[in-house]
Amino acid sequence: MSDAALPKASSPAAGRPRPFPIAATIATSDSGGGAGIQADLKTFAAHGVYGVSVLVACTAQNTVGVRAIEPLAVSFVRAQVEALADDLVPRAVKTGMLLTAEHTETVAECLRRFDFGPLVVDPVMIAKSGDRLLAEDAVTTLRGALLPLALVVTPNWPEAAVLAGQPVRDEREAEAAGRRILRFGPRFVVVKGGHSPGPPTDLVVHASGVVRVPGARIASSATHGTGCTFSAAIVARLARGDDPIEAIAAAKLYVSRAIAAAPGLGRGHGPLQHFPPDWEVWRPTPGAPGGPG
Ligand code: PXL
Repeated sequence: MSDAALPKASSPAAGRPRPFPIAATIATSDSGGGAGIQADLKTFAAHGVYGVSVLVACTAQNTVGVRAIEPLAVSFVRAQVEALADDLVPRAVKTGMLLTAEHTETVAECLRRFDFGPLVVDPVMIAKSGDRLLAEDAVTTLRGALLPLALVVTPNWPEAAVLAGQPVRDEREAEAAGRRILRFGPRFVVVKGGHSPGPPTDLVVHASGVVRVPGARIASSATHGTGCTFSAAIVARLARGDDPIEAIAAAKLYVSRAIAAAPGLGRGHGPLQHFPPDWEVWRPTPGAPGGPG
């Protein structure tokens, strides 16, 4: 690199320790706006983080169910990643609904090729409406190719059971499944407690122990996109420089508030309110890491 390419002391880039945080989502479009890419981008915006996206597929759906799914060509998935790598490199990234083994492998290959920062894998398998969002044979690829790259993976009880290959019927089994999933490579396994008959405590399983993140159960049918929103909030906070446990605990609180303020739309599992009342959008402080110089 010649000297001319280096920022000069007086250039606008000088003294700016890190650029404005960018977070990326690699996932699927939900025409109903409640889950997938749409939930992720709203969550990033609510956290004051600039969101970029790589679409893997599009769904035709509403709050009642998924009517059609159209995968994008894997070459086009790769082209979107390359475009970002060339100009808008994220500081943290998540994956959501990846649909097929081929798409999952392509995404893993892209994330091995480019450094998009810490990876949060939301192992999306089945929608609240019961529709299948990941092919059965893609589970092996997700486990073998994507989990080794992940900092955090966020399964609910049924997803943890599939990933671990053992039943999850209570909190003890949830923790055991979390420990098994840890062996596939992620540093933190968040086994979400939403399916527990008791309080919805999340278990954060990591190499040196388990952190329990308690939560209050909110009686609501507005639960479409909660998993997407949770993992996106973790990514937004990682992009802002939070440590993983802090990011996970804060993301859980955010989701609770977004459910409590849900706008009551649709006849099925309704969407969340990604900007709940009194929610303060984070703004980078001038001069601080991540803020404008
Ligand atoms: O919540 C999982 C999920 C992820 N991505 C898309 C979805 C859903 C659930 O419906 O539609 C696109």
